[in-house]
Amino acid sequence: MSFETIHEGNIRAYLMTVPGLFPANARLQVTEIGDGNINFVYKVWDDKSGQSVIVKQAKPYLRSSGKDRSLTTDRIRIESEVMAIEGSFCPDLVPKIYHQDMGQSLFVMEDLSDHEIMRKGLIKRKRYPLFPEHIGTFMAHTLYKTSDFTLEAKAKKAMQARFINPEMCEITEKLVFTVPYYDDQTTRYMPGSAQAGAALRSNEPLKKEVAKLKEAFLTSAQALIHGDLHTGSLFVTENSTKAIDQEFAYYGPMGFDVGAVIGNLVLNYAAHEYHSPDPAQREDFRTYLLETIEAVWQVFEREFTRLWKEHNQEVTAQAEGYREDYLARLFADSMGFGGCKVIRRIGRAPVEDFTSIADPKIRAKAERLALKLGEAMVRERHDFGTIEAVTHRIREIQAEAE
Ligand code: SR1
Ligand code: MG
Repeated sequence: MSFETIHEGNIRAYLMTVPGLFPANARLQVTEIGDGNINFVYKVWDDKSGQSVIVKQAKPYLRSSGKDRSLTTDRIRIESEVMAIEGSFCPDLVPKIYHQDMGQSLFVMEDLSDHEIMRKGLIKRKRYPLFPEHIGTFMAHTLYKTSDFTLEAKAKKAMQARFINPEMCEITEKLVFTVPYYDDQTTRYMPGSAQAGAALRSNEPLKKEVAKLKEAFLTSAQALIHGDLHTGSLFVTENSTKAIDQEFAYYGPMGFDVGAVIGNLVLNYAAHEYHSPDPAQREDFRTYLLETIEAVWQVFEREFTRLWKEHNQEVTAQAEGYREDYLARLFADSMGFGGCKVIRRIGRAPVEDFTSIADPKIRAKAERLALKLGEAMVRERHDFGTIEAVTHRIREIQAEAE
């Protein structure tokens, strides 16, 4: 069976042609569930057996911008292949893939309806005690095992070629590293944070540090990174974490993934200015977020170190002090990229933590705090040395902002 494009109307007939997916007498129902910027996502379930799947499809354009903004459908190949690679290292930490059809630019995966997008949960002050263990392990394994420390040099370069992903990288290059500092997007800030947003464009010390981080994003090919590991790309329950949305994956700097996780926890920290109106409750949840940030780094560092000690294939990596030096640089990169991720979500492409703030004055206050935290993470990344110094500094900046 072949369709020019799969859509809500013909998706059931298409899925019935996929061997082993649904029983022959299935009564399939379909609904579009995607609310992201990039792709179309459908949930399809069988009324009779109760079985369900998720279908993700890339159209040759960006969902949020419509047909005028063309975008390669190769992103769906990259997403499904990277999800499968990550699944080979961490089977419990990504959805299972049931079917891939690159002719139709789609793949079919496990339905995670019992999970919730982490960003939405954090807005409601939900806590995920196993999250640091899960995400720290996920990042250590996926980054270490696709790096030169694991792969033979030619095999690694073949992987780089397979996941070169220029169009998706270009979105990140512009939105994360360029737009906040060079485009006049003052109108996209709240009136109360527009001045702080506009000030980014004349903040030369910050721009210099962001330029160095962009250089690393453009040139460093340390590992196959997820490339968009924010809390909207994480499906969670109290006991489970699943990384989704790998369409931005490419060979890039490891710290970009670690920074995405930490930066998005920082964004949530700032947004609780509104989401936790009771000061004691706010303080309590912010403490939880800072403890989570610390634990994410600690688990990542522990697992990465263990993998290095047990599995390193690169002879030069045995040089005395090199591992400690590598991890110190990775730590500074992570804080720097994390800061960039915080700043980029204020103004253009804001996240729900902020768009769901109904009071413009409180939103502006939270935005100003986020911009300060982001700047400190970028500019002070080489001074912190420890994750506890980062969380201490976050506290300090928040207290000064009161
Ligand atoms: C136009 S796409 C905007 C953002 O959404 C995705 O989640 C990525 O973070 C991208 O930068
Ligand atoms: Mg996404």
